Amino acid sequence: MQPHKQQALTDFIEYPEQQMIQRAQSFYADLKRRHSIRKFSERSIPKSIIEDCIKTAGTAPSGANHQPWHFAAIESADVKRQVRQQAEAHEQRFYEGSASSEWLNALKPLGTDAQKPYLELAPWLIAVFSQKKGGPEQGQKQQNYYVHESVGIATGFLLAALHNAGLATLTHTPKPMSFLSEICQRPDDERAYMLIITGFPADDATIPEHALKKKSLSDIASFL
Ligand code: IYR
Repeated sequence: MQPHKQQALTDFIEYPEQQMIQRAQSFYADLKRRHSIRKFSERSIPKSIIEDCIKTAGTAPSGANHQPWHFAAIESADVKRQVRQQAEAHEQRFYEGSASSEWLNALKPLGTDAQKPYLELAPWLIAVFSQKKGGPEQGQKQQNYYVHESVGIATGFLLAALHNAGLATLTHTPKPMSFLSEICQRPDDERAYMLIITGFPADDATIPEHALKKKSLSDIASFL
């Protein structure tokens, strides 16, 4: 058996109860201000901000701590153009036939369509990839575990980090998404998981009212 070395927990912070209540409320109020928007400004964003947000995502818990994710941060106008061109071609097929009418009806209140100019206009696209094979060290090819769960948590951390840094975000899941692997030159044992668009909102950015209707606490939680 390998020894499982342990270290003292030195960076946990215990807050006084009043402060805990206040922090829980203010974090809720802050995350509640994160909205998916579909009109982005072309204003640039320093790479170091994106790097730090990806580092935050990389702190997420994962199956056996294998960290089964890769984040391809795209700033190049040429690469963004390729992403837009391919995504729009797929979305065209989706909106014009491949999607079920139930799905298209569910999307109606969002007002989405096949046009995705933000894929070229936003300063950064972050393509998230999941890795079936890997390990705790870079370059390993062991089995990974709970890959979807792990990458989902890391993506959530990334969205929260980008929002915290003062950036707007949009999650985008073109269907199929495999073209991202080619454009980002990712290996065969990785799967495109999600595309995150980030930057400043355009001056005329809007939020669909539909997206503001959140279920109540009693809808989403039970206390036993
Ligand atoms: N990927 C398409 C369709 C789409 C699907 C869902 I589910 C959404 O919540 C929003 C859009 C698009 O981006 O238009």
